[in-house]
Amino acid sequence: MVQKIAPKLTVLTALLLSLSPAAQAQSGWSEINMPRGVTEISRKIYDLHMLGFWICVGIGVIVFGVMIYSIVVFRHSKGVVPDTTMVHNTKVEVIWTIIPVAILIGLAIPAARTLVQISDLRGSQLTVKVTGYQWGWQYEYLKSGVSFFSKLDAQSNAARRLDSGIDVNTVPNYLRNVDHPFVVPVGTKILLLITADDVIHSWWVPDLGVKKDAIPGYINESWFEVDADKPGLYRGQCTELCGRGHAFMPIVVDARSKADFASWLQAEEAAQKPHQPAQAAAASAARQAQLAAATPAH
Ligand SMILES: [Cu+2]
Repeated sequence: MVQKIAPKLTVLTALLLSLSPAAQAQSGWSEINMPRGVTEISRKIYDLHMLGFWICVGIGVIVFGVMIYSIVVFRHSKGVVPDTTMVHNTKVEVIWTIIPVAILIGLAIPAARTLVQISDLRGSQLTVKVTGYQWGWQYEYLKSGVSFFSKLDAQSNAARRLDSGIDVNTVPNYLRNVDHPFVVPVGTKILLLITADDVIHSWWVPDLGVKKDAIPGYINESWFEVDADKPGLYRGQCTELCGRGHAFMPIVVDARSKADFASWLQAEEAAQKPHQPAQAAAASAARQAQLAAATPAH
């Protein structure tokens, strides 16, 4: 008897161990499941997803368990005669209505709470306008005036071409790397104003728990705050089929410490500013000349 049960227990123990986070990371489970992410919101979304998943597993086990049990135990070959008299049972109907309603309410309450938190844009400390283009993203740091385009990195771009002769497996982060990552500070609530300039795109970074459509003529809002202790590179993609180059407009968010971000922003401001006064001066001089020409001489 013990010999019969022992292998079953081993299988059960292995199954339970495989559910531990460490084992999941090793087994590649995190490759097929959604990530826990690096923001409070992304973790809440993950927990909601797992809650829904385990409820579904429970329902599946109960429903299929009862079905298989009934098929095996009450089979025709055992001489079971079907009960054709039972057509209605109020008690059972009340039970199978109340239980699903209770499950749905149990799912809806935490989901609604998270949705409200996702839409709460108050108290943001940095605002960045994100514009989708065929094929790339523009990031504009509204207060400082710093802006740049972020496009597929040169290595991926060369390898993706037909007959390039490059083994894409040798390209690091193939199709998931950009020339200019979106630099942000950790521990800061960042407001995103998301739009597009040609067709509909969608800005999606799973680790941040942000997925928002970028629609021409509309400004969608979203926000994220990377955990203060989790600087790093977080990758995402355009997730709205936007045309031929849809696969070639990835997103890379470079979350840095607040000090690193401040010095990066300062350097960018210094690098981008000199052009602006020159342009402004040229425009102003041209306008002066225009006005002078238009003013009638006395
Ligand atoms: Cu796209």
